[in-house]
Amino acid sequence: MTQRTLVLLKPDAVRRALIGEIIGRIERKAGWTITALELRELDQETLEQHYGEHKGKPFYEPLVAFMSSGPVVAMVVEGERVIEGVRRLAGPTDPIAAAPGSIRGDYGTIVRENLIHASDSEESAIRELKIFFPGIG
Ligand code: IDP
Repeated sequence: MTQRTLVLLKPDAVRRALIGEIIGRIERKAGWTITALELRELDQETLEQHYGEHKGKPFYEPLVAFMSSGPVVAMVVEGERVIEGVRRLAGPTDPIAAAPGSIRGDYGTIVRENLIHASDSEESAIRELKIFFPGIG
């Protein structure tokens, strides 16, 4: 089942020079392909669209501030069961709870600064890809 997912390497990953490491892990999964990749700063409107479901929660404002604190790497990754697969590579939201071997488990300690975003379902992937890569059909 070939799918497409949106991956964001968050500002902490860029600042800590971990993007090569994280991209390498994604690239090494057999048959997955990065079909778009861009280093960019995210504006408030984009973040509001992307994280709209969390608006009103206590972590929302600090999350948006963090996500606009520096550039992110936005990527489209295509391949076999890639939506579930990148979520598993990333590990759970809380990096301390994430297993060693996962990206968050290996490199993170802070819930907000957990290095990577990956779409959590086919529906989210379609919605998020439209926000970040509107040109991709
Ligand atoms: P996910 O990124 O693992 O899918 P979501 O629940 O969609 O997790 O939350 C989006 C992002 O918001 C998380 O990746 C994390 O950066 C931040 N976040 C979520 N819950 C908390 C929290 O309780 N405290 C601080 N930040 C949080």
